[in-house]
Amino acid sequence: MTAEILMLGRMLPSVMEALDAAYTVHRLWEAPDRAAMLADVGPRIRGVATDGHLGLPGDVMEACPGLEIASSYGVGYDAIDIDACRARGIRVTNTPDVLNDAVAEMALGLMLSLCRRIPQADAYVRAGKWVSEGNFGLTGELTGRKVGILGLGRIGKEIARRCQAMKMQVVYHGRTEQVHEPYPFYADLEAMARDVDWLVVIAPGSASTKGIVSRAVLEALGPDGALVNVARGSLVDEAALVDCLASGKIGGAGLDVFEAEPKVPEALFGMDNVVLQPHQGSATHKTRAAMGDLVVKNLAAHFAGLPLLTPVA
Ligand code: A2R
Repeated sequence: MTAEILMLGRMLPSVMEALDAAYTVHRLWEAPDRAAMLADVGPRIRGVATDGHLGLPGDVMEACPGLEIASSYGVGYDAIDIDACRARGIRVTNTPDVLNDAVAEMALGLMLSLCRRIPQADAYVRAGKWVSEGNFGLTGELTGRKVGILGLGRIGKEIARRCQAMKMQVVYHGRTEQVHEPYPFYADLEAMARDVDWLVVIAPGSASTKGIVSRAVLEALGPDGALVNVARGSLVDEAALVDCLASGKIGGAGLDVFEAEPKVPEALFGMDNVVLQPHQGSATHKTRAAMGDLVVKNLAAHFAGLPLLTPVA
């Protein structure tokens, strides 16, 4: 019998087609009455297709006592209560590795945009100011600068390689030293922030990383330092960040993620020393297709009784 699965939000057409072909798919976001749909189909649901933002909400878990697997689109699974899933025997998969390059590109893109003032210079040309006012003016440069990576994991290592290509010095902070990596390790994040020009955040959202980039860390980064966050908004004390940017306590920020997406603190909109992105880190055609493929393949492996490709629980 075809397994019944619940899709929590719209997914790539290729993913929806593949899942429709293999399962009876119930589209929760299309339900006029969410609770009614959950009450109706919940008892028959064996799989959930979700993403890093939607996670696995409590009402879905409660309504689906026979749930066996949640296949999530995205590497971060902070929106899924992994302990609760383990307790209920629900397997969880994510989509690691296939997005490393895209997210690393975004980190470097934000760094280059911020330091070379590419958005402002683009606007300058479009406004005809190159003709009316002359040359744009001088900017900073990445070459020779020191970058501290918070989270030298799969993506962090790709960012490190790209920073080396920019002739930057790379150091990192994590909970444990990785002795086989060539970069100097800082056990203390604040000490690292004090020593670097750039702080790039790429550790997972979790209870242990919440607010880890605190006011003290930002102040240690200092007026000549800049923050880049391509991880999760929860890692940064956003109110302190806005305050430090406004008062010049840090030099600038390149932000792809925010605490309450898609809401972005409006105070940032008028600031010249920030570059903003609407969580686009992995949002390329190639990477999203590969992520979607993993969502489909993890579900297929589960229902075929095969080992999961990328399990987190
Ligand atoms: O702490 P370590 O040595 O296990 O290093 C991990 C680091 N990390 C932390 N660093 C400092 N304080 C913490 N409480 C903490 N927790 C974890 O983050 C590791 O080097 C890195 C995470 O690497 P991966 O697990 O390989 O994750 P990946 O694929 O690089 O993605 C990172 C995050 C995702 O969770 C999404 O939220 C975001 O990037 O797109």
